[in-house]
Amino acid sequence: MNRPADNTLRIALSDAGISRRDFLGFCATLAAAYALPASSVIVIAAALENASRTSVIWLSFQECTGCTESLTRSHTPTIEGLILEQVSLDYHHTLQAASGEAAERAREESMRANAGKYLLVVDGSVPLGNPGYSTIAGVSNFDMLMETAKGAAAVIAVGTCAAYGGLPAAQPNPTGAVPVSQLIKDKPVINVPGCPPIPVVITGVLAHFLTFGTLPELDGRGRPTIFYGESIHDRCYRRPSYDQGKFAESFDDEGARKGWCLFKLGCKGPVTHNACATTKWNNGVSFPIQSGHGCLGCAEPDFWDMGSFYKALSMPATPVRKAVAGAAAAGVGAGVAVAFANRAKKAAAKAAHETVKVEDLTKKP
Ligand code: FSX
Repeated sequence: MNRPADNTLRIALSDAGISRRDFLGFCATLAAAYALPASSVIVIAAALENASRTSVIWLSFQECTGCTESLTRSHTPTIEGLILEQVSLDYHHTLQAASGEAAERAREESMRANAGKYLLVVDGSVPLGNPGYSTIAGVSNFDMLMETAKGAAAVIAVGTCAAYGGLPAAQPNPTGAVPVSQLIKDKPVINVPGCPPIPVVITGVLAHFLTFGTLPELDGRGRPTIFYGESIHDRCYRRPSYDQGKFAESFDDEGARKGWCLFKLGCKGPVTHNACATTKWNNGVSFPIQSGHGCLGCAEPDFWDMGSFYKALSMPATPVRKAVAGAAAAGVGAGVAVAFANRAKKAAAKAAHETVKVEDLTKKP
């Protein structure tokens, strides 16, 4: 899992057959996300290549392993994977070779040797309903989180489960699942939601720490604004057809074939903040909307309880004209019927539809 200390990322990239051009492309993506000028690409590249190793302890609680899969999804080396290797990943439930008592000793040793300096990454939610619902080495998720967080410099909650509760917390939340931020109050908690999160977003947060020695700026929901500052809708390539009132009405109609807006088919892009429309997936190949399916809203709190992935956020009585769409995007508009009720208030989850103001749904945290 760990490379020798004298083995730099520069050598690892070369060994993995990743070209300088591809690596600089990755750094350019980060520079754009960090809103830095093009001239900073070389600075980021140099900093990453020579970054000192940061100790990372990664705990997995109630989750599906999709977050780790996302990061290590490829069987060929990726820049994201190599960035992960650039840190000293001292303990990771899924990736570590050690098991049993040796694995637990590695966690304790890392906590002791790097006290106050290590990053704690958590994926999955924490069950409070009964500590015995989820245990590792006989230790409840709650106890392991609190014990490991004590000496961490910061905690990164990776995935919607860790950030907001996610699927385990979906109603009726049988395990009493809670997100990390509900339990850790005495140090920074950075939420990196998405079910799963985009690999480059996970590594982008780590790379920010390796490059600048700091964590990125966060929004009101604890997410890095560099990746979650805009909605999918803001940057969607189908946005012009939304503005023109051109909607696919079914997945196989003429509008769908022409690539029109998927809003009426349940796309949650207007209320979902993530970088899918810009960084895309699979090394920038595509993202769900580009594949003809609406956004599910997986990076938002309570997305499992929205009622239906295929229920439209609103059904305008008349085609959305540019001025109206512009007003909606700006957060100024009349009330609309929505199925994303939990976004506005939890208590409305049982109702499939509720009238709320557009600004409640589109405002940025
Ligand atoms: Fe949750 Fe992640 Fe979804 Fe799965 O670790 S965010 S269910 S992709 O695996 O926690």
